[in-house]
Amino acid sequence: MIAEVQGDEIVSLHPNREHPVYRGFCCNKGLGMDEVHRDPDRLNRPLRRISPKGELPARFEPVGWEQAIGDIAARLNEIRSGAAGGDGIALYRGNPLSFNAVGVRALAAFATKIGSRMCFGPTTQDCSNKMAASEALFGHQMLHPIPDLEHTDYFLNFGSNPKVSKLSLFHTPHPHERIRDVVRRGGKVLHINSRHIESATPATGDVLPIKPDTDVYLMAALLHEIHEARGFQEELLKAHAVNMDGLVAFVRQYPAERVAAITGIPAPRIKAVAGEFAGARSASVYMSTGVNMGRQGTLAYWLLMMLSLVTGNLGRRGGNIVTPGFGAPVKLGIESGADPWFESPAGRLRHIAGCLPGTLLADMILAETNPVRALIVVSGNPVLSIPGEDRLREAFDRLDLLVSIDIYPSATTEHADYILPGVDMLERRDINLVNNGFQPQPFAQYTDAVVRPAAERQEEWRIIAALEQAMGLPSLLDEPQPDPFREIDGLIEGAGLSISALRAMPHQTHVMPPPKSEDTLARRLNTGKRKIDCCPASFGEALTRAEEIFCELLDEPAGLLKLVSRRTIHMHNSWLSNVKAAAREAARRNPLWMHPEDAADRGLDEGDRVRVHNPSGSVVAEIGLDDTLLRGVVAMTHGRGNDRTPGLRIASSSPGVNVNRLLPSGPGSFDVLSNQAFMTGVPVRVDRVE
Ligand SMILES: Nc1nc2c(c(=O)[nH]1)N[C@H]1C(S)=C(S)[C@@H](COP(=O)(O)OP(=O)(O)OC[C@H]3O[C@@H](n4cnc5c(=O)[nH]c(N)nc54)[C@H](O)[C@@H]3O)O[C@H]1N2
Ligand SMILES: Nc1nc2c(c(=O)[nH]1)N[C@H]1C(S)=C(S)[C@@H](COP(=O)(O)OP(=O)(O)OC[C@H]3O[C@@H](n4cnc5c(=O)[nH]c(N)nc54)[C@H](O)[C@@H]3O)O[C@H]1N2
Ligand SMILES: [Mo]
Repeated sequence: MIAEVQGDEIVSLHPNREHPVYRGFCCNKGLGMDEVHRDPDRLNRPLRRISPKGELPARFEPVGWEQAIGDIAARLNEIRSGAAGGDGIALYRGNPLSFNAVGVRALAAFATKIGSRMCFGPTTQDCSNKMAASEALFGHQMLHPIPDLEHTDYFLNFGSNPKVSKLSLFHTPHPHERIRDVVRRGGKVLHINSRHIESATPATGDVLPIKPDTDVYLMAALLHEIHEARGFQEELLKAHAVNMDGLVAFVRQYPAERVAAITGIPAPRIKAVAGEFAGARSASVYMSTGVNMGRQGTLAYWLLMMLSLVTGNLGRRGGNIVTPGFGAPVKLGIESGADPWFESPAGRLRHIAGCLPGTLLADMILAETNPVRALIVVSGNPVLSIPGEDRLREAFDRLDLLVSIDIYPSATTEHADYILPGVDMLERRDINLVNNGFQPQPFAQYTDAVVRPAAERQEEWRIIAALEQAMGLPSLLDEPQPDPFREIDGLIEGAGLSISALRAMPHQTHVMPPPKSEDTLARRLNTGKRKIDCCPASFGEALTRAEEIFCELLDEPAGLLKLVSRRTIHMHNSWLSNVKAAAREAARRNPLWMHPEDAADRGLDEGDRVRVHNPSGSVVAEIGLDDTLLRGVVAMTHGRGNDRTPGLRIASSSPGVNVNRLLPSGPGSFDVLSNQAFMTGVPVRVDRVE
């Protein structure tokens, strides 16, 4: 984007038509950032709680930075010297921190310095299944071959709505237009979804409707039918893969005829898709949160990658490709050989993408032995974003210390002892490291801050470094000229880049050569024999459980309603709700979307008030009729429920309800392979409220 600035005022913010890669495409959410910058509800100075814990709305008083940092540091040191040591302090790195290259590194380094394993984040409510599967298959949590949309003849998109959400772990300008190009070139696109999504139009592909939380069986059936009809690419597999027999044995259980009933897709249709996919000159696959959030996201991502591999599409032009990054790829996962599992206050766990299960955060705080006593949240809103709002609120009130570094008041900051004002993306310099390795057209871009931080706002890395210093830990601020980008210079050096070189380039952007498809996958494998593991031993129990879940699905009563999430175009998870366009969207309440015939069967109509409930919780919402939904599926938008967030004046005036009250939390609420929470296809009951 281009920001026009006068002094410290942003006069306008608009797409940059000359940008060498994005060429004027810009997400509507980004365009609202000047409003975010000016928003009178923004946090401008450190605040300290003056009302008792547990009292809502909370009251706060302004406090100086030095005093806030000093007091927080003293309390953290006291907790750290207690029985739990560093594990007495938990850290939550919210979604926007991933888009803050130096901030996210600063928090990770802080965790290491204080010796805390209690690290949490939205990844386990988003895509940690992909990280766990990639580690098991490729030996590398951050290796995710992206669909080569530029060249593909066939694109299967599971559980994503690119027109609204613009993809995740795959970054390309104007994804909807890229998908339209596939169709324009004569290729085929199929969106496997429980809703007729905005991304599916005559020009951008059909929907293959699927019952929620059953994709893993469709994928198994596709593999089975391909194996039966044409076999797998044996030569290729011999060269690059191991444990193929295990894969074949698993998918053999799921012929199309058996899977039809539970997926809701007729067997001939499944066979036709299998034939088209395997027969296409090139074919590519993608899946996102709609499948990640099911109960078997790790197995689903495994089978997705297997679909690509056994048809010879993995690492091939038009298939799924690994793109070179502009820096050393982040290595996460099997490395030291040390046992990653450890005993936590909520049972035996391991980190995936650096995170423990978010749905155990409340349990860690409420534990009887060695509980978490302090929590530092940086750009996150766990009260609304993690399943189990009531337990989280209760747990947060139990903490000795909750610190939230945010740019807005939020449902989470209402429980804080200290709220510290961070900066927005126009107030800090940054580099697009988060896209690294997920771009079809790799490029590196550095941007200077456009304006100085307003009021007393401070950069996130600086706040964390100040805490370190006050705690007596080594800190970047100990140096005469602290430069948080120095570490990043080291990372991008391998690509012949540096921050100062990027700064001097037009648009502060360096465009790399497009990926050579055949080039990278084999080289990037980090498994023992440098071969892809087609049936990792660690999946053993999950494979047995898959058949049990299959039988449970077969036994489900007819007429059971299953809940899925639905993103809207202007909100970003729980925030941006104060931006005008999003506020207009929010003013249209937060209904429970239901198919008109499902509503008619229950004697319900548009606007009727209902109680939506299950053993996890209950909310009251209005019915919104929506014939884009598959029968038996109901949907709500997440991130709403600001009824007790008075600081967000616009958002709290039409708060809606928090759908995450209906999702399970605590033990048993996540995939043990990946820590990923179960958040889609959750059974609910709906009763009219008179
Ligand atoms: N406007 C907007 N854009 C966003 C965000 C936002 O909140 N608003 N959030 C950003 C973030 S953090 C992320 S991670 C990405 C997420 O990007 P996406 O993963 O594309 O997210 P959604 O648009 O919610 O799409 C999920 C789709 O899965 C479908 N679905 C639900 N359950 C199932 C199922 O069991 N099987 C199948 N096959 N489909 C199912 C839903 O109908 C929905 O269309 O979006 C990012 N972009
Ligand atoms: N039911 C359901 N729940 C979901 C999802 C779903 O699809 N359905 N999606 C899940 C997904 S994919 C995600 S990623 C998570 C997100 O979960 P979280 O990361 O916990 O929540 P966000 O709503 O993204 O909150 C971001 C917070 O950061 C603040 N913020 C924004 N920019 C900055 C900044 O530059 N600096 C600082 N300091 N703060 C900033 C915002 O004001 C906001 O309070 O939610 C998950 N929850
Ligand atoms: Mo996300």
